[in-house]
Amino acid sequence: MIDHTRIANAALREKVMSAEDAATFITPDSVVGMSGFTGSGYPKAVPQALAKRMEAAHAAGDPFRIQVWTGASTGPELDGALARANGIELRLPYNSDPLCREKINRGEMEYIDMHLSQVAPMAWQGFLGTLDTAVVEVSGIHANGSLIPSSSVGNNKTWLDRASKVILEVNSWQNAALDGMHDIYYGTALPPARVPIPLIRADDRIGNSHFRCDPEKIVAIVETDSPDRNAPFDAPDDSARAIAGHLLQFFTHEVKKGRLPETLLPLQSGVGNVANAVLGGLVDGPFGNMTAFTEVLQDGMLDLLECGRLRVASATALSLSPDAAASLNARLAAFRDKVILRPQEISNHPELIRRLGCLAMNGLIEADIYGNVNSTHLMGSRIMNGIGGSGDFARNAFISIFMMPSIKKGGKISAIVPHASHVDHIMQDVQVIVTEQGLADLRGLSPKQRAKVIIENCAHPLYRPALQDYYKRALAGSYGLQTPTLLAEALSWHQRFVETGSMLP
Ligand code: 0RQ
Repeated sequence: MIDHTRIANAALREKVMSAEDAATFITPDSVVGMSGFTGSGYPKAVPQALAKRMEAAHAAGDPFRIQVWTGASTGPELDGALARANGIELRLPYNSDPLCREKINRGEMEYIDMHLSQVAPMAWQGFLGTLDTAVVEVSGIHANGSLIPSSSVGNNKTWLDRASKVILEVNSWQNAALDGMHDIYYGTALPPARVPIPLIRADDRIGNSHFRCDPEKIVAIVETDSPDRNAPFDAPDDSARAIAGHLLQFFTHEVKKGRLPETLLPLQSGVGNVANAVLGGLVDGPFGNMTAFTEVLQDGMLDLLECGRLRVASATALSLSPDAAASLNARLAAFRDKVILRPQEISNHPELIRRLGCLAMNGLIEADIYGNVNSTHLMGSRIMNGIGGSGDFARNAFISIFMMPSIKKGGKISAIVPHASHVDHIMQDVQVIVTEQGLADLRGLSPKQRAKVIIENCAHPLYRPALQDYYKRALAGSYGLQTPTLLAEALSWHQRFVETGSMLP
């Protein structure tokens, strides 16, 4: 039910209208910055009304497409609806909507896949163009006009500052107890005016709880009562549990060696089922009083907070399954001091990740025998989601870990390949690779030493002999022996998959 008291500012109450009316402020070819990060805090009503206008325009033979900028992925009411209406000309910086993915891969939608920490600075630098309209979900408006953020912060501060027109969705479904959970830092600047960000611990608060926005720019406010739509996580399978086991053993070893404290270092965990399962593994592990400095707070992180192993989590968004979202919503006040949501340029800031010494744990699509990692492209050319924050964290982490099952699609794909078909993370940014087969600690190893450890510890037995054979022949026939490569054969596994549906000979 819509809670009309969520808008406590009398002048702004006057701007309440229907989603259909609000959508008329968005015109063809405009650039629209929408809220939303990994399925949370995205506008739900205006994009659907806009999609209807686009469909009507297209039916009348008039083009109606826009550019859509967001924090990260959103939900079917935004990306799905606009893609179905064939209304997105260009999308950035991260997407996981299946329909958008299909259109991008068919060449019907331009996609700029960006480091998430760089979106706001690049918008300020002007490289992305001029932002016409911001459509931002908030959970309420205070009497003084300040905006209470929703279940994600993402790039909202930047959209609200940069757009010439602002449309707000005030969503009563979002818990009123979100008020006070956010930390919106207003101190960023472009060089040479840039100053150090004064955050030295994961739980430091350095900003305001609310967004400010010039009320003159707010052209429409729409009241909604709609849930965030996240997909449920798969229950961890044997492979995910084995990966979690190897990683726990590794952390235990590092603590014993004195290289990590018993509380570990601030955790970052990426998206996906494997990352979520690893966090589940930490619930039963020996570490306590941990912190997280990450971008999304997913189910596994919530379990860690709940059982007390995790003291505090800093992120830019909640990314919970429907059950976990309902459960958190029911007890949000109890988590108020344990969760801090920040703009993504802060949650993912290289300066802070390096300073805090984060332990970065991200999924991957494939790694080559030297440890170059592809997180984004299937067979080198077809986008899956995007680099997201994995690059922000991988390059700057204290330990950069990538993990995945060693085979996909019932064994037709090996996650360890002779040569990565696309590289998001160069080998210098990849320190540990884990599969259900084992863990490769690559720190301090040369490319040839890395190849041996990766093939022996991480490759699946189905593919290990072929990798050993490739590597042996590369040692004999490569142009140079720093990083032995057989140029004519390096991508032959991918070519075979494209031709036959399997990497297996
Ligand atoms: O597809 O569902 O059609 O079978 O990719 O793979 O194994 O379920 O793994 O959910 O952990 O996702 C890299 C995509 C892994 C994710 C990736 C297919 C596979 C399946 C998913 P199906 P899994 P996960 C912070 C950090 C980049 C962004 C990032 C990701 C689907 O982790 O997007 O790290 N990372 N951000 O079958 C063909 C391969 C494949 C493959 C996987 N080699 N070939 N298909 N798949 N490997 C968060 C943010 O930045 C917001």
